Amino acid sequence: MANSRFEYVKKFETHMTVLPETYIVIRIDGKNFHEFSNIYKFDKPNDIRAINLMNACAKNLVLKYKSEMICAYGESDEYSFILRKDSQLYNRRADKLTSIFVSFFTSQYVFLWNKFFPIENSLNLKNLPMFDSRCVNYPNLDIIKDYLTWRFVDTHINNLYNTSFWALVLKCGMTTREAEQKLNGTFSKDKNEILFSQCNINYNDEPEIFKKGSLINKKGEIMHVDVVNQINEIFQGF
Ligand code: DGT
Ligand code: MG
Ligand code: MG
Ligand code: MG
Ligand code: MG
Repeated sequence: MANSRFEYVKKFETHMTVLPETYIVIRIDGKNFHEFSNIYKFDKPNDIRAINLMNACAKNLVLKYKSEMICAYGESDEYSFILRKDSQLYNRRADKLTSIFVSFFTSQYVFLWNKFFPIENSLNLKNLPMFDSRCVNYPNLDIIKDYLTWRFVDTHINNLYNTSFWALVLKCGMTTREAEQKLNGTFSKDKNEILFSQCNINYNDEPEIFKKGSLINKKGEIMHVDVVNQINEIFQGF
């Protein structure tokens, strides 16, 4: 097909490249996982099988691009992958980075599903998982640290809310509406107190993987730690 008179159409293609010498964050997020998690009967508020599956997919992605990768952080249906600022992966083309990362992740998710979920929960053609993907460029390490802290704080806030909400419903027999009203306007310490006094749950005793999310270093080691405390160690040399 070389040199046909139609080849000029290629000139219409534009390629967004991310700025040089800046950190690249690619974040993928499950499409409509509110519904997806209901269809496949995920445990509420946290399904350890689903979290382990997300982690397995992310780990494989980190290992595939380990020379480019600083770390990855995940919670719920999302994962952020942080690449070195000098990475030349796909010539730093944003469309290549977002599309290859999200398609790699999605095919892993489908392929590994049966390793984590029983046969009764097999994926069906009408309800296959989809993920979106975005690529964001951050100019310095301070902002990258704030980015990770933002996701980490989000994990904490969501998990404390969801743990309290589902404890009130599943353990204390409240309706979802009653639980919502009970938690309306409460601060973290109030939710801790409600969990303890009404549901006999000490939030501190909840599994670290739910409270902290999952951090993967460039070697592919998965940790459930206070990301904010771990940041300096992870970013040493980057
Ligand atoms: P989106 O991202 O705009 O397409 O919409 P969603 O529905 O994916 O919303 P998002 O990403 O803000 O929130 C993630 C949803 O996934 C949330 O409704 C809870 C659900 N989800 C994630 N992990 C679990 C889990 O382990 N157990 C259960 N029951 N639900 C989960
Ligand atoms: Mg969303
Ligand atoms: Mg989602
Ligand atoms: Mg999400
Ligand atoms: Mg090609």
